[in-house]
Amino acid sequence: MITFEVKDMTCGHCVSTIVQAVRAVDRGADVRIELQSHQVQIDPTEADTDELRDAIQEAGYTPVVVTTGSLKPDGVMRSDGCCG
Ligand SMILES: [Cu+2]
Repeated sequence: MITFEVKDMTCGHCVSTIVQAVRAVDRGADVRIELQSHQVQIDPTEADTDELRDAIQEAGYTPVVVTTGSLKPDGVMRSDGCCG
């Protein structure tokens, strides 16, 4: 799971543009968007973080990598706390 923060993603149109951009580099990717917190969460199947970031950038947005965490069976899974 890779999480980007995309501050300039502001409406449903942005969401669909970004989803399409991600799918263009990774057709099987699972993309989840939280518009209110400007988060794009991607479960990639083939693209890496750089490719995904580039794809979103080329679509005209400004992604910032928040987490590139991979799940470890014995690890503690971190989740972003809410920060108002
Ligand atoms: Cu928009």
